[in-house]
This record gives sequence, structure tokens and C-alpha cells, in this order.
Amino acid sequence: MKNPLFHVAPLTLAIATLSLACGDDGPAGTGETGDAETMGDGDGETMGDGDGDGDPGDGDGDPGDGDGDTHIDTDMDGVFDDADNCVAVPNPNQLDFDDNGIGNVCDVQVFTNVSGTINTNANADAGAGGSCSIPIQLTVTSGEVQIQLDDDAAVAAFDVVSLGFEDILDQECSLNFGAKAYVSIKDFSIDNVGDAFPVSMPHGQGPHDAGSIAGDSDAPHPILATGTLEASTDPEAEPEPSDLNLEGTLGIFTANITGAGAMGTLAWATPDHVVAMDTFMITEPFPLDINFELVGLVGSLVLAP
Ligand SMILES: [Ca+2]
Ligand SMILES: [Ca+2]
Ligand SMILES: [Ca+2]
Repeated sequence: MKNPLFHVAPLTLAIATLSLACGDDGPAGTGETGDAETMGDGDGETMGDGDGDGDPGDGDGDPGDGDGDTHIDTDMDGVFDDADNCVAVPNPNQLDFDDNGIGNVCDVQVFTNVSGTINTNANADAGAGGSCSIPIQLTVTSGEVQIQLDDDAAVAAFDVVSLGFEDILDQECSLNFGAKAYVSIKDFSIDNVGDAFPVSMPHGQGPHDAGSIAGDSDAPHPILATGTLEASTDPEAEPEPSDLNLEGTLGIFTANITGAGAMGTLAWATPDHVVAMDTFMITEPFPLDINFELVGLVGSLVLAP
């Protein structure tokens, strides 16, 4: 565990001599061994650091001896801190797909340029057999997706932080007793309400080593969708706006990320998945509860940093 810096030893021995000169355990060389270091000899140093001199701050490169030397391996992955591209997380292979000096296991890829369309169905059910379903195309206008690559080619983590959608213009949804729900969703967004990186993705060794990943997410992603939906029970009346808080999950998706996070796609193909659901009430001309849900996600998003 020596390194070329041991040449400073004469300076530190001089300090040790000075310490002894201040006097507490007698002259050097009495009862001490090796380089004259002994526990309790009053010089404030510690035995057992393996450098033979025990001096703090001596640049001896010994890890963990507390002397401030840089050759410490905090995460014990075999790479000293001053060379480790992720100091606190063991990553012995030091993979860094985008070559930015930050190892994969420390380097969250953030995609904020998100676009694409997803097809879904809006279902409204007013009870007593009154229900309707209309197709809706969700156009993504903004969002943030974070991806954490791993170094053992087993799992990549995805966090769909947020997705923003274009307003959905009026679409009439007739219920069976003359009431209508005008599915007109404004300010619609989907936000993650789970922990960071709640979806992990098994993927193959080959593409991972090339700086790309491809695979399926292995768990639904908890989300909260918000927006304003308009509804009316009278075809002649102005629709009433209803604030929506649609709790649900984002379904299983397939991801293809290439070029070390330079771009990628997320694709859904699950027409039966319930994305989000809520109940809202319209009050005029009579009160009526309408169960509303978005079902199915089929389509893909393009991701770019
Ligand atoms: Ca290390
Ligand atoms: Ca490390
Ligand atoms: Ca990196």
C-alpha cells in the first residue's frame, strides 16, 4: 500500500521527534519498535496503518487511515475515490455510456423533450345503464422521463415524472336517458405519485453494453392525472366544468433507448389497461354522478434530452 509519496517521511519523523521533545513518555527508542511508533506514545498517531510511520497527512496513500490521503476507496469497489466515476456506489467496471465522466450508476438520464400520441378510450357511466365510450387521441406536448442505467445489465429504472397533453376538444358522449357528457379535457397532465424509479426494466446484456437498452417495464406506474372535464345532462345547456383527479396507473411499456440516452421511445400496447378513473357530479338541471375513466394506452412517445 505504499506509493511514491512516502519520500515525505523525513518531515513527519521530524514532527514525531518534536512531539517527543515535548515530553510525555520518554526518549525515542525506548520500548518502541520498528519506526518508533507505539500506541499511547503521545504523538497522537495510530498504529496499524501499514505505512510504517503512522503520520497523519503524510500522503502515504493508505486508505482509511484518516490522514487525508486521496487513495481512499469509499465504496470499496476496488477503484480509489480520485479515479472512481461514482464514489459512493460500487461500480468496479466504471461503465460510462455517454462518456461524460459520471458513471452509469450515478448518472440519471433526463429526457425533457417528450412527444408523441397515445390512443385511449374515455368511458362515462351515469348508472342505470347509461354509459358511453369514445376514442380519444392523447397528444403529448411536454414531460420528463428519467432513466437510470445499471452496470450489471440486469435492470434499468424508469421514472415517468410527468406528461403534459394537448387539450382534448369537445367530444359528445351520449348517455341513455338523453344526458350527455361532453368530453372536453383541458390542462390535462399525468404526474408520478410513486417513489422515484418505481418501474424497473429487465433487459439484455448485449444492447446494454453497447449503451442501449430494450425491454419491458415490469410493474404499473402509479400516477395522478388532473384536468378539467366538461359535462351536461341537457343538450341545450352549457356544459358544467368538473375538476378531475384521476388516480390510476401507467401501464406496462416497452422501452428502446439508444446512443447512451441520446434518444429513445416508450411504447404502450395495452388496450384494456385502466389508466385513470374518477367520479364527478353535475348538478343542473338535476344531480347526476358520472363515473369516468380513461382506458387503454396504444401508441408511443419519442424521448430526447
Ligand atoms: Ca471506489
Ligand atoms: Ca464506485
Ligand atoms: Ca455518464
